[in-house]
Amino acid sequence: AEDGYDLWLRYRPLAQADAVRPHATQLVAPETTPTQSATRAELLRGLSGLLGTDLAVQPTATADGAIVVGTPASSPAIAALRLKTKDLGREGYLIRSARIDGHRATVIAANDDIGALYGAFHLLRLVQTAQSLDALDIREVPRTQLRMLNHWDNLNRHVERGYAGESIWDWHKLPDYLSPRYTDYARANASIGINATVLNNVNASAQQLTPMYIEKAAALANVLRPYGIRVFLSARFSAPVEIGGLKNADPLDPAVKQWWKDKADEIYKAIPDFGGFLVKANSEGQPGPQDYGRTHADGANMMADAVKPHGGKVIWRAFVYSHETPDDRAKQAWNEFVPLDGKFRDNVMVQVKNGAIDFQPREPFHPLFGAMPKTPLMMEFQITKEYLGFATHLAYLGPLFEETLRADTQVRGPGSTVAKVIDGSLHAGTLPKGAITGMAGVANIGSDRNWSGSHFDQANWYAYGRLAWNPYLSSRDIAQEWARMTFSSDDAVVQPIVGMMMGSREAVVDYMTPLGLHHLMGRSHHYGPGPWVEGGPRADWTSVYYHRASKDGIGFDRTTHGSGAVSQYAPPVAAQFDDVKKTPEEFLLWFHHVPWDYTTKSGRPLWGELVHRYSQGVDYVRGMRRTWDGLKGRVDDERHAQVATFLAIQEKEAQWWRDASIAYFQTFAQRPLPEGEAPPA
Ligand code: GCW
Repeated sequence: AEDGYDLWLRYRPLAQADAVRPHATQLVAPETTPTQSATRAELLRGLSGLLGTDLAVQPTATADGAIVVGTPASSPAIAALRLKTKDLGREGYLIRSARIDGHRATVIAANDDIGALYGAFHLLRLVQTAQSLDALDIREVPRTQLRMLNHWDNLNRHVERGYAGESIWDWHKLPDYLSPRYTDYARANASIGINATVLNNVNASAQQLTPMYIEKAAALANVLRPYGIRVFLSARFSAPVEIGGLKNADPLDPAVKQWWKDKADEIYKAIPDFGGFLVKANSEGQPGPQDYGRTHADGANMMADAVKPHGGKVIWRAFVYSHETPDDRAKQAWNEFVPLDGKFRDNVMVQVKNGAIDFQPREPFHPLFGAMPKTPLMMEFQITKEYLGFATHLAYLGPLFEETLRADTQVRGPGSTVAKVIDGSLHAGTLPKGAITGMAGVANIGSDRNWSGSHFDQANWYAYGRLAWNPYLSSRDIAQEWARMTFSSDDAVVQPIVGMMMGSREAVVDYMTPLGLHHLMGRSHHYGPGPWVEGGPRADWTSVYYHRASKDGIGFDRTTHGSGAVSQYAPPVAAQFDDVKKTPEEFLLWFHHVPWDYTTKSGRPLWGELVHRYSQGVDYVRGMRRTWDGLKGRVDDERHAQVATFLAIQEKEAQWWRDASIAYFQTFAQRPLPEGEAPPA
């Protein structure tokens, strides 16, 4: 059934198979390690599916069209080619058209088995996307070291902010029953270069660190290992109290330090290549070092010392906000972390969300990027669409990721992009020796047959992985690739789909939170409009806190005359955001409180522009529906029908967002709707 289970690894018969068959007559690939077996199996599965032929598996190439895979150590044929594989590291690879014993061959060469597996997936992608296999000369090395998924999965299988069913980790049946789905998960991740996974929610249960659950995690680690994926766990800071029987979890208490050392030793006995701990501390009610008057660095370093002898890492989240009502929540992470720059152990990374508030449809880049030159910062993106319409709204996040990565922090002059912070190149001179680099994505994976809750949400997992491997890729190219692999290699199908995808996130921005508005979703569930939300336990858990609409205007003044958040950016960026005329319009109301009659770039007054954007967002969704209807018969009926239904839901809800938001803001603006604009239904 075309239920989406196969993700982008569908391997259905390829229309262009005739052109590829001469390049895939034989397979020369070793099979003495689990990773080598996985590589060989994937190539056989993929190529036989795509080309409808069975490749002969051979010890050496004996005819034209062999695919020869391996490392100098695993493959005599590769060793004989004397390719420069050393500088590929563990994970890089070459794909070359070559001659072996006088026969035309395609070579996938790496320094290590895992590089060869990545190369095999790359070759399959070339076939799936119907690219020529003549004269190949590809060299790939990942730009970041840790390319990680963060599962917000609880032990009872509820997934926090998950919209794709329950957790894929069936803790109850582990460690004995290993669902085949775990292997498919590993294949999908390896195909895009993801090499690390945090199994459990950052709002962590201490139970995760008990012997029973360590054993279960070890069983998963065994399945994922051949695919190059290392397991990490979220650790609850107060675990020494909750499961260790200690009186406190003070990071400077020797008994606490010893407890974490023992715990690390225990975990590494079960999982020798355990990656380390991810920690959410002193944020949203989670325990942390500040409970004992200590700093984030005290807490992170204590845990880092525990895993250090085993080569482990601690990833400490910068998504923090204090219990007291803040003057501007956007400023808090910077205030707490910048003074700690240089104070972390060399096996600590600080994980920073793309923006300073919380995974909104659009945020300016987080001011921490570039502001901690001595600390490896890891990017945290949210793949699951907590604030972008869950699984039914079609929103391709590639452009969101790309926009953040390309944003210019200017901390070392123009061109100091966030991508260069993430890959370590911007601060190569000041980071600790051997500093690690990486990216984390909050997974959108669950037990749904299609994994991600919708077919198009698979693209967000895919795009995340591709950008983690290379943060300089174009989101459009990634969409092309994905659409070809997922739907069709026919341009008449691919181009309309890519067109839909590329504007889809902007449409969500328009119909939910245009012009820099943010956090106007319904309280706590974050689905649907709620700009009117006020009251409750904290000012920053209301919407009115963020939009600040009044009779005189709308927007959050974060300039030097307001909260001063702009000053957390490097001076040229701060100056730009401080000036209403120079602030890019997409961030207008993020940084400024603007009168309703303010003239926007279109010439419309702010009120008219706001209404226009809301309507434009709805129109875009209507356009997507038309485009999709036009693809009926060209995409299998099963997937076509589900996408069509979801788009209908999206249109209805985009309209709901528009109408509700306009009606609400009109009570402040006290102006009529611009001519031609339909009144809220
Ligand atoms: O976006 C908020 C979510 C919480 C989440 C938190 C975080 C895991 O609403 O559900 O908790 O961010 O990132 O820690």
